[in-house]
Amino acid sequence: MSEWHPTACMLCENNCGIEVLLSADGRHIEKVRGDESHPASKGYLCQKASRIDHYQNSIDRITHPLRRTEDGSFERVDWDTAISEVAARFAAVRDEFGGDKIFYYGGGGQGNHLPGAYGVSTQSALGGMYRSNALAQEKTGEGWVAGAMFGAYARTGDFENCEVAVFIGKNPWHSHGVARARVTLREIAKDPKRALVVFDPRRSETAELADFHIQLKPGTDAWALAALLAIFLDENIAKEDWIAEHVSGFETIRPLFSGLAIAQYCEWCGVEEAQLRALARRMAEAESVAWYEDLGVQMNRHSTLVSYLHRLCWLVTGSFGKAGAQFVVNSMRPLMNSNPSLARKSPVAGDALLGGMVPCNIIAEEILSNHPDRYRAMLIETANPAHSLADSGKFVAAMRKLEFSVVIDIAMSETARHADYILPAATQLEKPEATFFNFEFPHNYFHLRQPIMNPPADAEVLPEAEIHARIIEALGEMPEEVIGLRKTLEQQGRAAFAKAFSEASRKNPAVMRLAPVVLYRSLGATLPKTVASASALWSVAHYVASREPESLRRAGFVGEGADLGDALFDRIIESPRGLVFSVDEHEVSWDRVRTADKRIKADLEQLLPAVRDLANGPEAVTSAEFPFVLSAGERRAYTANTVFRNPDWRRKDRDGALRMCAADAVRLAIEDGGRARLRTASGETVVLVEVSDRMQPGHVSLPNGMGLDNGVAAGDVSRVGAATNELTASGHRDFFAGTPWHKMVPAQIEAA
Ligand SMILES: Nc1nc2c(c(=O)[nH]1)N[C@H]1C(S)=C(S)[C@@H](COP(=O)(O)OP(=O)(O)OC[C@H]3O[C@@H](n4cnc5c(=O)[nH]c(N)nc54)[C@H](O)[C@@H]3O)O[C@H]1N2
Ligand SMILES: Nc1nc2c(c(=O)[nH]1)N[C@H]1C(S)=C(S)[C@@H](COP(=O)(O)OP(=O)(O)OC[C@H]3O[C@@H](n4cnc5c(=O)[nH]c(N)nc54)[C@H](O)[C@@H]3O)O[C@H]1N2
Ligand code: SF4
Ligand SMILES: [Mo]
Repeated sequence: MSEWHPTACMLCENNCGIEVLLSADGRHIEKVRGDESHPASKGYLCQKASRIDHYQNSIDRITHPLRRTEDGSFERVDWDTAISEVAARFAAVRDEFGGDKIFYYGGGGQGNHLPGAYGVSTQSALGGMYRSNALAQEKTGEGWVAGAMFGAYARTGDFENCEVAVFIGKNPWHSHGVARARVTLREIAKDPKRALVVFDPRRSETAELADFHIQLKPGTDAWALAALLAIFLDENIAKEDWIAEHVSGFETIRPLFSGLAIAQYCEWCGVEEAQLRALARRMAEAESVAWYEDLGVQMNRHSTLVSYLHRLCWLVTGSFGKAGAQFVVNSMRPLMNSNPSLARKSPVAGDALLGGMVPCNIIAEEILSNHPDRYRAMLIETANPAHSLADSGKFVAAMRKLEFSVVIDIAMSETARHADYILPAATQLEKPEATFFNFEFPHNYFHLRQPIMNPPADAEVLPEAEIHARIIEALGEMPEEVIGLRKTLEQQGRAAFAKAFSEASRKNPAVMRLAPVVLYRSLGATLPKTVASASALWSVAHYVASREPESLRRAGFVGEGADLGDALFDRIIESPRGLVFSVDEHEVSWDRVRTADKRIKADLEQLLPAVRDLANGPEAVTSAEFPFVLSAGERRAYTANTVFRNPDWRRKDRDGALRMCAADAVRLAIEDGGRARLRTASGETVVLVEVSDRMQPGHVSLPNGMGLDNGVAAGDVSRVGAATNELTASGHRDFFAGTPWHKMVPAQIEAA
C-alpha cells in the first residue's frame, strides 16, 4: 500500500493534521508526515507524531469485553452479556440509591471528544447528574474567572500577530497549545520589533528563547502579577482610556494595586524590580499583547487568583478584541460552560461545580465518606483517573468501594484494572473521531477524521456511539421516536427530518436529552460507516449555525436556519482533512462578551479578599522534613499523558528523570544518571536523576504520564518511571476551584 491516509495526531490539543502510510495488512503505521492541506497545522508536526503506531498497537490493548471475577482477575464475555449485565447493574444502583448517584468521568482525551456526547446520553438515561473530567483539575478556575469577567471563556491570544507574547506557567515549545508552536515562537524571538515573555521558575525551552524570562520562585506568580499591575498604575502607563470605555468595576480594584509595596512583592517572588518595570514599559508601548496561562499556575497555589490577576493584566494593556490580542473563539461546542453561577454544589463536600464539573480532587473523598448522598457507581470513559488524579491510592480505594464501575477504553489502563467491567472501544484510527479543541481565531477549523485502520484480527471492539446506544436500549430508555425519524429521513430527506426531530423533541423531551444516541440510531443508520458514529455532530452543526450564522457565511456556507446547519454538517462529513467552518473579524469578540452591561467586569468580589491577603507574603511550603518543591508533571519531548503505554515509544529520557540543579545534586551527593529516593507526605519512590541547568536550587521536576503498569492483562506487570500521583495529595487544592497543587509538592530527596 502506497497511499497516504489523512488523519490527525491525538497526542495534544493541537491535533495536527497528519498523513500516514500503512503496512500491507493495514494494521501498522509505517510512516507519518504533516498534512500540508490541514487548515490549522499546515504540514507542521513535532517529534512525537511519528510514534503513533504505539497508540494503534498498544501493548496493553484490550480486544474483548471483560468482567471482573471473584478473585479479581478478568474473564472474557461476549458483547450481549456485557451490555445486558452492565445495564442491569446500573439500573439496580439507580433503583436502590437513585440515578443521581451514578457518576460519569472522562468522555474525551487529547484526540477524541465524541465519546463524551454519547456517554452523557447514557448517564442522562440513568438519571445521573454529576460528572467530571481532566478540565476540573486544570481549567475550571480559569473558566470561572473568564465567565465572571467576560461572560465567555476568553482564554488565549493571537500569537501570530501580537507584538508581545506572554506565557505564564506554559512551555509551548514542548506542550504546544499554540498552532505550529515552534515556528511561531521562533518568529517572535527573532523579530527585533517583537518580544517574548515567559514566567517560569525553570529555564524552559520557551524561556530560553525569551526576551524577558521572569524566573520567579515556584508558586509566587500571584505576587509577580500583582506587582506588575501595581507598576502599570505607579508609572501611569495603564491604558486608562480603554479601561474607561470597556471595563466596569475598575475603580473598585484600583486601590488594591496602586500604592502596593512593589519592592516587597518583587522580593517575595524573587524577581528584580527593574526587570518587572522594564517589562511593564515594553508592554505599555506595544501595539498588542497576547497572553496564555497554563499548568505552571493552574496546578499551583492561588491558581484561581492568578487566573484573575492575569486577566487584569489584559485590561491594563488593553489586550482584548483586536488583532494580536485576546479573543473569544466561535467554538464548535464550548469545552466548558462559562456560567459564573456558584449555585450547583457537589452532594457530599458541597463544593461548587465550576463549569458544571465536580472538582477532581474531591471525587474520591466524596465516595469514601459515609454520607448517604455519596456516588455509588461510576462510568469512566477515555480517561485514566487512577493515574491522573491526585493521590492515586485514594482513587483506587474509592473505585473499589463503589457498588459498580465500568471503564470504556482501548487499553488496560491503571483505572480499567480496578473496574467491574471493561468495554473495549475502537481506537481513534478505527472510527470517526474529532475534538472540540478549536481555538483558532479569526479563522476557526474543525476536523472529523475518518477511520483508516482495521482492528486486530480477532478483536471485537465498538465505537462508543454503538456501546452507549446498546446500553440505552438494554435499559429500555431509547425513545421510540427513533424509528419514525429514520423513516422520515429515508422517505422525505434531511429538511423533513430536521422538522420531525424538533417536533419529536417537543413531544418527548427524552429525544433532545438523548439526542446523540437518537441521531446515531436514526441519521447514523443512513450514513456511510466511515462517518455514522459521528452523527451527534448533526445537532452540534445546527447549534453553531443558529448561534453564529454570520461567521459560517463568511466561511462560505449558504442557507438559512436548518439549511445552514445541514450545509455545515455535510461539509464536515465530506472533509477528511478538516475544514474552516468559521471566519470572524477581531471586533466580534466584543459581541461575545456576555456580561449584563456588555463591559468586562474587573471586580470579582469572591477573589478580592485573596488579593488583599497577598500583603501577608507567601506562606511557607517547604519544611525541614520536606525541603524541596517538586513540580510533578512536566511536559517533555517524550511525554503524552497516558495515550502511549509502551515505554519504548520514548527516544530519549525513557525513565523520566527527576531534574535538579547541579548545586542541589552536589549537596546531596547524587551524580547525573544516579538514583535518588524521593519522598512526599503521600508516598515515596526511587527515581533516576538528571542534573539540569534549567532548574533553580530547591526546585525539582518530574515528567507527566510515566510509571504505567504494563502487562496487567498478561499477568506480567512491569513499570518504567515514577507515577507522579502516588506522590501528590488530594487535600492540596485551590480554595476556590479545588484544582490541585501538582506543581508545588513539598518533597524530600536523598541519594539511593
Ligand atoms: N509533550 C507533551 N505535550 C503536551 C502534553 C504531554 O503530555 N506531553 N499534555 C497536554 C496537556 S493535557 C496539557 S494540559 C498541556 C500543558 O502544558 P504546559 O502547562 O505548558 O505544561 P507543563 O510542563 O505541565 O507546565 C508548564 C510550565 O510550568 C512551569 N512551572 C512550574 N511551576 C511554576 C510556577 O510556580 N510558576 C510558573 N509561572 N510556572 C511554573 C514548569 O516549569 C513548566 O515549564 O500540555 C499538552 N501538551
Ligand atoms: N501529577 C500530575 N497529574 C496530572 C497532570 C500533571 O501535570 N501532574 N496533568 C493532568 C492533565 S493536564 C491531564 S489533561 C490529565 C490527563 O489524564 P486523563 O484525562 O486521565 O487522560 P489520559 O492520560 O490522556 O488517558 C486517556 C485514556 O483514554 C484511553 N483512550 C485513548 N483513545 C481512546 C478511545 O478512542 N476511546 C476510549 N474509550 N479510550 C481511549 C487511553 O488508553 C487512556 O487510558 O492528567 C492530569 N494529571
Ligand atoms: S503532539 Fe506534536 S504533532 Fe501531535 S498534535 Fe501535538 S504538536 Fe501536533
Ligand atoms: Mo491537560
